[in-house]
Amino acid sequence: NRHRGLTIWFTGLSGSGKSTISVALEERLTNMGCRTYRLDGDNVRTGLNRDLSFTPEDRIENIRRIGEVAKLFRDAGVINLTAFISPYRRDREMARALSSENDFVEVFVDAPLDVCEQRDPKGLYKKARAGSIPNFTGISAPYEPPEHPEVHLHTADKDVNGCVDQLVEYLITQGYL
Ligand code: GGZ
Repeated sequence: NRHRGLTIWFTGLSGSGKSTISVALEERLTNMGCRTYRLDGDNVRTGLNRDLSFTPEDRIENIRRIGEVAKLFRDAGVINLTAFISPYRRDREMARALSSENDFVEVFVDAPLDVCEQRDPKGLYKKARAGSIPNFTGISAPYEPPEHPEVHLHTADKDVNGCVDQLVEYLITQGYL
């Protein structure tokens, strides 16, 4: 498969499905012969950004650095998938502004807060409600949903495979793949 560098930028609440869907999409793209790289909390917040917390200032810096790293991967011709809450519209627009016209695809991974809270895979919402995690997105810190995402996934209504189908369909019809 021949393709250019591209950023697929996932945004959404904790527990909305960003990581799961980005892993599944990456696998699908790899099977199609694409060169991919996935950036998420596990490989960025533990390394490059291990000095950053979850205060508003640090989240801004988190997303700024990730936006720059995504640009490097685009320059290398890699399809990079980023899976961070990225709660502020301004910061996502800043990451987009580092890209050229057509190499940034914003994906809103949308599930209602109560659904994310019920999933609570790591028990973080429970802790946040109890007050032991400050600045928790959706509970005690804001999340600004995208107004015009390229792709809008409703993960409460569609399973992982269906969401990946929707993404691949979008990438094909837009001529990325
Ligand atoms: C939100 C937090 C917090 C706070 C720790 N608020 O579901 P997870 O666990 O695995 O993913 C969340 C992750 C969010 O990091 P990001 O780098 O994506 O956030 S941001 O883009 O806003 O900078 C969650 C965990 O870290 N986590 N504390 N206070 N999520």
